[in-house]
Amino acid sequence: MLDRSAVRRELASIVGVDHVRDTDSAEDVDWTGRFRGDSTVIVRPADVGEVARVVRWARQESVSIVTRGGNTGLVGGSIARAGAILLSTQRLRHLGEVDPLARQVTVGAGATLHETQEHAARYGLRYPVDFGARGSATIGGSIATNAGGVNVVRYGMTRRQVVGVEAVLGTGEVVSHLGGLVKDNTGFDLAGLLCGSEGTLGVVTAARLQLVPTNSHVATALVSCDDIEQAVVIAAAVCSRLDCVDAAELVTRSGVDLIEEVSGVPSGLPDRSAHLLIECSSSSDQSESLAAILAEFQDIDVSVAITGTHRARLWKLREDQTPMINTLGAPFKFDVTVPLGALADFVDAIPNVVEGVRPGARTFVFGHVADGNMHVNVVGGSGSEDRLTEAILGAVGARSGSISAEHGIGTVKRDWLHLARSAAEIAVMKRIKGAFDPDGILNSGVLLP
Ligand code: 2HG
Ligand code: ZN
Repeated sequence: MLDRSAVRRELASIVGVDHVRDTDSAEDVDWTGRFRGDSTVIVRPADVGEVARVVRWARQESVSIVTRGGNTGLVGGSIARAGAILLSTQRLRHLGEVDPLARQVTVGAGATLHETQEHAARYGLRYPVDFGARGSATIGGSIATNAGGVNVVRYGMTRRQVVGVEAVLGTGEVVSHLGGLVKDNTGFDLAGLLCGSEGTLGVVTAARLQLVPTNSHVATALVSCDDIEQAVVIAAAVCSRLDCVDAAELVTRSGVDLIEEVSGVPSGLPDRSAHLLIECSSSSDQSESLAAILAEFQDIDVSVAITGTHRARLWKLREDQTPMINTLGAPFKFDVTVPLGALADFVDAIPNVVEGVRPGARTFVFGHVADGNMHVNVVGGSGSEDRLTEAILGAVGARSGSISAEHGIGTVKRDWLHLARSAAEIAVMKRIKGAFDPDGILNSGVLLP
């Protein structure tokens, strides 16, 4: 086994001395502060050729690699353990020319979501995968986790926007399919397989992305009401009658109270149990159509954003949920989907479920109400993590939901994968892993039990 200085020396011969160093402790912890690793070095290759050489070297030396994008994942998937090396995609951030005919672009895995969105906007187009961590989360990481976000209701998960991928497999082989043909029915969809593989099959180095039109008119409304069921029904009604709904997001009273508590500033929102943020975009103004649908509902408060500042204020309420919860301490996070018919019952039940196994904890539930993906965050209290996980995932299972909607399995849900996937599915996933990464050097311990 090589010592750390030998590892550094050998990697430096591939990427140059300036791009390999010992990991510092801040890099060995995830964004929430909950998962800690003990990696040795961090290496930053400049291009796919260097990535391939690093992977081949690691395979030959039996060194594990964990790929690191923006480190904004929430399930411990980008933490390197047991002396693995961190392979950062930070230098793979080129932004290619946008093809205006196909409305596509090829970008490096290390480009952030925000950089990609801004780049598309310069060509009058939009990259529609979007979520609060856009400033740090990378294209490669969002592909590896098949990230969701706030626009899934309209544009689907990341996989839907990925037309092609370039990646280095665990064998050190490079697969590159960046031609951008939407219709290309020539066998297995390797890009689709790499989406959601959580770094276990290959290191994504670049991607061909589908862009969408930028709609000139955006209508945003905040609907406040007294029960979650009504918020679900209103979101569904708007989605059924308007074909331009980009987002429908739920924030509950406890989330608003937390923001007021942490910021010390009143939110100015009506004191109601549920707040539903709906955004539509189109080439013509849809605010009247949206208002007409909302007017059919009794006993709701509606606030329609008429300026960009107002819109940003409404979104801040939603996007502040994660950082505000983090100010209370490292949360336990559950990212689940339940069928829409069971969503209100689930949201109403979950605080008591938590109290039963972790007395004294604070529970926050918010999320993407149009697709049933709720984020349950639990902070403080006492009681075992396993019992908490069993109780929450049990409540999800009892309602025929999924244990991971968009954040993936990582290390934290790995032992619960059997709740979502059959033994045959897990077995075939392991065989696929074996084909891509025969020596198991990539993100070992992530996703697969
Ligand atoms: C979101 O929807 C993210 O804001 C993060 O998926 C959710 O912090 C969370 O639990
Ligand atoms: Zn989310």
